[in-house]
Amino acid sequence: MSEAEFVVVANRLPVDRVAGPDGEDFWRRSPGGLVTALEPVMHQVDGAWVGWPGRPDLHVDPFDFDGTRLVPVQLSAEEVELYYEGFSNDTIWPLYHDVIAVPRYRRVWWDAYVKVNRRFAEAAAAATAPGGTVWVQDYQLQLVPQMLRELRDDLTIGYFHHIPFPAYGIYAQLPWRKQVLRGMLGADVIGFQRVADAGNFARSIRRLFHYETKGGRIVVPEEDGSTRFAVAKAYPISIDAESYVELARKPEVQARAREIREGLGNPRKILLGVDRLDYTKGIRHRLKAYGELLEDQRLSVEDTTLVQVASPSRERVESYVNLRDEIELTVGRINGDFDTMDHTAIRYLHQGYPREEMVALYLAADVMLVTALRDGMNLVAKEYVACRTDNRGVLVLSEFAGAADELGSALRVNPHDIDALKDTIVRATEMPGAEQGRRMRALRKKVLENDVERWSQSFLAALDEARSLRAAVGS
Ligand code: GDG
Repeated sequence: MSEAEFVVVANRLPVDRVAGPDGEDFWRRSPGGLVTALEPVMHQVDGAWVGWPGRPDLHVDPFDFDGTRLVPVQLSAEEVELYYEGFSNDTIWPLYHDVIAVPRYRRVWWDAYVKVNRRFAEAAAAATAPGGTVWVQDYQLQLVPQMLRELRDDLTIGYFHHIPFPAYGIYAQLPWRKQVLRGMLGADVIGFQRVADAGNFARSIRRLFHYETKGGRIVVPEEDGSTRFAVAKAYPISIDAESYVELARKPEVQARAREIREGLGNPRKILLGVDRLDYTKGIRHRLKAYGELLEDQRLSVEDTTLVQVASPSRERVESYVNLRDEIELTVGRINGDFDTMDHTAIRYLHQGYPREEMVALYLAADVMLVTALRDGMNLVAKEYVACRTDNRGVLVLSEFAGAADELGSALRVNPHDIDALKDTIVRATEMPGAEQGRRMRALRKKVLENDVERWSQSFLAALDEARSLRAAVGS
């Protein structure tokens, strides 16, 4: 197998195996933002991507797709259950989102996590050329940086953490807290969404290892008595803003937005929520506030409709099954109480949509509701802003989403404070056009300037710096 100079390691490969019309399966590029972000980098250098192909027990040899070498890591059905659904999504995910749901600590899940992380590290070690660079993505693979360093000390290693990193008082619950930190510390550059996440990480390092940390630099003692530096800093992720602008400018997408409004009975205001169906996204708080506003008659169904897209997610994890039941019960109750023959309170859609349809929805929405209880960044907020080329629309944004650090001109809200959330929703529906314009222009400037290309470039620049430093120290 040929070796690549630049290797991305992520839980998933950037392609999906889909069934063709003739019964033959084929690979299709998955629509994720990370794929778009890294595409130019992958094409500039000789790049490879290591990841799971998305189906249990599927054995596939490395293959080329769209000019990138893809290296599949095989997982059994049991490993998917223990490593992915169990440790990643039922231990780490709830713990790192401030225990909104109760994390479950199971030793068999941890064992599978270690085993699978090792498999990813071995695949990356085999795929990377001498002196190459590896960029590991996200919480499913926290142990890979250190495992990889042990296999290949000639590599420059980066790790980006897409979700929050919790305060020490919460992190300390994790029975394997030291092993996980050691795993991440194997990287030369450890990237987080917010400055606060990087701070929490550094604090945990100090508390558990007493290493010196200063200005985002951590001094890591090695077994042979030498020391090395690891950088832990915020690199807030973004979207490919220009591609959203282009879609938003398409006449057919704009026509579709008008059609959506008409289909809803041309209400004065359309409110929109777009989330994976996840307990971190604050969908229940949003529904509670909206239901009470109808109850209080501060809003009416003749005037307002809430469109809630809740795309299916992690449907085999129990807390997600319960969440879906709860949300659907609430939506049913609110609609039952307030719908008329001609108007609906909530148009609830438990489906995934093509990107064009999402953009049409963003254009149709007067108010975008992002009420996450905890969120690494929240790309939906940035997508809404990018699409509003008309400088209209209001973004209501939870202060607990990473995006709140950059998007100061949104209407920021604490979603736990239902009264404040209600007042903010009313304020958003009543905001004069001039204020909408002023705020939206400021938001758009941020999102268009700090796009995903800038994100990947700044992270890769930090990795380059780390490489030079290593060379200087090593020589
Ligand atoms: C994690 C972190 C961080 C959703 N439904 C549909 C659809 N989507 C797209 C959205 C957006 C993406 O999925 C969701 O991204 P978010 O950032 O909102 O949230 P997570 O999935 O939780 O992502 C998060 C992110 O990683 C990146 O680092 O921001 O904090 O939790 O792009 O548009 N897209 C389409 N149809 C749908 O029905 N096409």
